[in-house]
Amino acid sequence: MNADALWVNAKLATFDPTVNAPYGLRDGWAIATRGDTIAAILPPDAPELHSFQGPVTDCGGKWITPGFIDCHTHLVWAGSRAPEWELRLAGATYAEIAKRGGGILSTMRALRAASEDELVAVALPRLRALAAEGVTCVEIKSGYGLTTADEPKTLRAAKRVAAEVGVEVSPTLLAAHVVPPEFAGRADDYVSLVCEEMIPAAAEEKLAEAVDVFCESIAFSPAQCERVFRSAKAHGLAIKGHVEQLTNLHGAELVARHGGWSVDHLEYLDDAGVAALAKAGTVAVLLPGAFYFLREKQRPPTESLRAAGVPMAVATDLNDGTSPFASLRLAMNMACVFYGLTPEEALAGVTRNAAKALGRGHRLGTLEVGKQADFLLWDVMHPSQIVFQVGINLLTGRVIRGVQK
Ligand code: DI6
Ligand code: FE
Repeated sequence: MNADALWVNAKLATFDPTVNAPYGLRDGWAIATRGDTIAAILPPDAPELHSFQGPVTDCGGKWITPGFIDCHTHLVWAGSRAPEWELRLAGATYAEIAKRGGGILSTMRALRAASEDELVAVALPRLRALAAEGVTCVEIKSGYGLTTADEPKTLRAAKRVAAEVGVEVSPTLLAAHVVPPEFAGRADDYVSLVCEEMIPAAAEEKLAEAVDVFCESIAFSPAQCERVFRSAKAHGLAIKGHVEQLTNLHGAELVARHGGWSVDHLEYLDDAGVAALAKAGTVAVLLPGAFYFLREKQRPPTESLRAAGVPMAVATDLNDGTSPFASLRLAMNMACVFYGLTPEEALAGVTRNAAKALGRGHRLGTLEVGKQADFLLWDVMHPSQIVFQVGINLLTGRVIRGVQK
């Protein structure tokens, strides 16, 4: 067998859709790696296991899952919105605070004042916390700079933070997050700046893989978002959208029509939106941390999404305004308790479906021969325990690109 290393005697939660068992379980099987790739997945009685000469890790019957992917974060921010939370607890709403120039704009002011080095320093502990729970790939958005200098600054900081922590990153340009004060009353002019300068520059410098928008009554209209998508596609970038979070502007249908990677939030998604996602194969990204923290009442139509076969992912939405929780396990727990996902769906939502949401379904997200050897060793009796409990470290090992960390 042509392999470098072997992990034997494990319960493999493969999430391989062709394995017909809950969690894609291969009970007692082994993983062989070659370089950064899964070279073989072998049953306990495979003769290759006895003749192998290289390093062997005995997993003692414990569980292995694919590496976790947090496919929606805004983890590069500056300042603190804790005082704003105090106002919200006293009765102000998120939209009211945004209208008064707080919210995203208060983070914008702090981020513009910070240097790239300062951003790296404040973001590092956030990504380290995610990685400590098993995140091996993370999406990080800009969206608090909103200028031709501060958006690239954010994306450069995002790449540096990921490199420092040793986590793969999918950087996303979210310049169309909110209309900056310089463009008050001139949203279309700001959209022109995004389309004509920020997107071309991000593509040219390879600072982003995808372009995101906030399609919402307090942010950008569907027509403005569509202009952003056309520019993104013209520059070879993928698209995605924050849609149907606070109201229904039919943003999901728009993203689906443009072949987007994902639509995110979805509390106000309707049946036409679900059908459009199913047809396009766009991933529905659920962000229950924001639903919880904003005390939203309307939850996304997860039953309809499930029935229509739309792949559902789960992410932290880690940001200082609506979801300040650096825990993908907490997000999974909330997806089960608030949104009715099963623990198996929640785990598929941070592995197989999260990989799809980042255009990496061919390379990450399941334990399958030929995929990247990113996997996690867990001290649990059953994988539901990973979702069930929060705050106790259950991770005993991490393998990233074939190397045990
Ligand atoms: N929706 C959200 O929940 C985040 N962005 C968005 O478009 C919130 C960002 C923030 O409040 O800082
Ligand atoms: Fe978000």
